[in-house]
Amino acid sequence: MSDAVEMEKQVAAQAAAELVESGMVVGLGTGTTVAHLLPALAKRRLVLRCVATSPRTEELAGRLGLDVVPFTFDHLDITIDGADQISPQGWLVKGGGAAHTREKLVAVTAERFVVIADSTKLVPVLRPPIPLELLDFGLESTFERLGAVRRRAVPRSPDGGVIADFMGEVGDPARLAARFEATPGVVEHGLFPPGMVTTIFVGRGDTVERIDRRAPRAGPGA
Ligand code: A5P
Repeated sequence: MSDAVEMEKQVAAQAAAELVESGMVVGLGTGTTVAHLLPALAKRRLVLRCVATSPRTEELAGRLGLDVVPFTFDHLDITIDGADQISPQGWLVKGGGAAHTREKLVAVTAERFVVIADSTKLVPVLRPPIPLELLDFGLESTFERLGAVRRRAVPRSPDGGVIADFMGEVGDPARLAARFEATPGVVEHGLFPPGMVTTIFVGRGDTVERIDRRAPRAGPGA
């Protein structure tokens, strides 16, 4: 990874870390951009409870002194995570690190879902691979019905799912997402719709572009 890309991840992560306030319950994503977020957050010495989307994030966050707790919440104040691709319409592709099932759950639970990315993640049109998590039971049948899917040579997810990638044409992401959701055996897919995202911070050199996509969801009791 070039120094320029690392710098963009760093500035995007820093901007997102500044949105976090003491007392919040924070969802932490997974990946190399989140790896910049965790120290930026730890450095602020806020009183937080954090939910991690992968054992890697849990381990790193714990080492930095962040309080990582089990995901027993029906509401998170904010979730911050990276993305593999961001389309002009705000669709995301996630799961390059195989954590997309947990990431989606933590994203939809949050009042604000904030995406942090370097500028290489902005793409004119979404393209394969689209990450999938599949049930092991009946795997050959699921492969057959999905077509154009290849198993990824990585360990299963922490929840026992098989990680694979859809390699066919994406076309309309809403249609493809609906197809995955209608396919028995698909635990989760890596297409995240625009309505899920509150804000995107994109690193541009040493500055940050902020793209606001939707208002924060109402909190509990609102
Ligand atoms: C993890 O499964 C992914 O969804 C990551 O959030 C995504 O791949 C972005 O990762 P990087 O920050 O490493 O590019």
